[in-house]
Amino acid sequence: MTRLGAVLAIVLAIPSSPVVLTASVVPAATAASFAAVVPVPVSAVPAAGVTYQITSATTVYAEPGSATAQAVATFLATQLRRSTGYALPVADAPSSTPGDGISLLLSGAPATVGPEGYQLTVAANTVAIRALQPAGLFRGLQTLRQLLPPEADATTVQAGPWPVPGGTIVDYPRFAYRGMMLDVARHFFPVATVQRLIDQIALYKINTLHLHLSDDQGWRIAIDSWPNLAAYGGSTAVGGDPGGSYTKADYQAIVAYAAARYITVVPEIDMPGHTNAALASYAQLNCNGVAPKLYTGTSVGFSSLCVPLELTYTFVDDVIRELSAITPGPYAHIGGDEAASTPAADYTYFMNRAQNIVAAHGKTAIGWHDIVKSDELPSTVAQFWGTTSSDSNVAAAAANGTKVLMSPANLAYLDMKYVRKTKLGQTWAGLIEVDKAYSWNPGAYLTGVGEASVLGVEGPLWTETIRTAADIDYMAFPRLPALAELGWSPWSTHNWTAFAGRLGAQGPRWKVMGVNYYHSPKITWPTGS
Ligand code: TNX
Repeated sequence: MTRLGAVLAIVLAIPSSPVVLTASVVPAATAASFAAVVPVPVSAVPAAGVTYQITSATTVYAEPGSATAQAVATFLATQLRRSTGYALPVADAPSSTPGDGISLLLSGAPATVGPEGYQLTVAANTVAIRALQPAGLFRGLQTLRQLLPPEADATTVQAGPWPVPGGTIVDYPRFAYRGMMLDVARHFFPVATVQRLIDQIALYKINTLHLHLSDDQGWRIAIDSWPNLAAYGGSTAVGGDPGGSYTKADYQAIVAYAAARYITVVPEIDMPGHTNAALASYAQLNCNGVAPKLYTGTSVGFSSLCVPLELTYTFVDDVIRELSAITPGPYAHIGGDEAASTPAADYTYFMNRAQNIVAAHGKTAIGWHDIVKSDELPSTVAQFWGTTSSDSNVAAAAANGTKVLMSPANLAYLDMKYVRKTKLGQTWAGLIEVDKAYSWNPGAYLTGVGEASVLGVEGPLWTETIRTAADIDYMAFPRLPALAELGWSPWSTHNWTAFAGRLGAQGPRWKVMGVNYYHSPKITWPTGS
């Protein structure tokens, strides 16, 4: 259907609606295109001349009898009600054949889409997202969002119209784990800031949010059996900025908000190094029985839990037990990086015990790749954060079956400056412009760590220099979408020029969403975005 035809169709369908009549004379919101979706889908075939229009008569249908499909449908309707002003009722789909409207169905998707994939078909009268699992419906919805004009992501009513380009997409991820890490220890971020970030990353099919909950400068999660950790250890942040910590209810609110967007939270308690805040909170955790002062600087490698002390393991067990009880996801991250103050033999002994404590509480351990120096449990995931493309210890672990999460600091770190003059961030792993962030193959980057050994990718945002939600935006966008595409899209689609075009198309949407992104000169951003 042409745009004029579509507008006429709306007017004919609901002649009494003044809002729609107005829409027909207001300059159209820019239609998005199949060529603008990030991450690029596995397969996208546009149907020339076909457009679906969301109108005041549109219904959002969900798989009958599926509360989860209904919840995903409500998620879509809630957002679109805000921006379109339409009623957009949610109803059970009348049959497995979609009627007029947008249908979210748990039938009819090809088996190849797996647990997170989907098939999206856009015809003149219907949009159908079909998936095997609700997670696939949610991911498909993010593609649908990107096919709508950017104004669809506004929080206030916009003029429309609301065209969706016609065609068929079949799409599923390359890697199971596509994450971002937020360091809430160096600076503390309130629940609302974390939830805002969750909304932003969901749009790029990120499925994991790793929270770095403890470090030398602050302890950010309430632990009932060790209340001083949050009460005292959480009172500081880098540079004397305000501290803070999450109550268990706060943390659960973040977890639930993420879960509603099919994002798993991975909590990290970094140990045995990066523990000054804990050591300052409890004198008895220190080998000499003396609590150090709270710390607000940015050095690393000076603190260590007391490995020979049995109370250390009571502490670790209590913390992991309480945290695991409020974490529905499969993982607990136990850090293990930069333990420069822990003797090598102690490090191995400690990390072995810590991994077993994690297992005893029903979780799978993730550690920074330094953990491969200990005797790993076969299930433990090593998060690679090095700056070179070969690491013999990590390669040996991979050969033994260890899965590796790829976060090479010189490519995936979201706290590195883009260019020398970037005000925020650090430079120790180099400068990372968006083309560099896109320039590597996670499944073939690290010598001896092939595709089958790679669990996925994660972009860590350390926050020594990051203090506000706007700062988070600036460092994550546009690099996080680049990483998201490396994690989701088949390597055969990898093409900087094409990606740069797709990425530029996100600018107007970020503008509407209020994302304070870095206007990289490597990208042609549409005027006004
Ligand atoms: C290294 S990367 C760290 C963090 C810092 C970061 C700053 C890693 C596992 N440890 O403690 O925040 O550099 O870029």
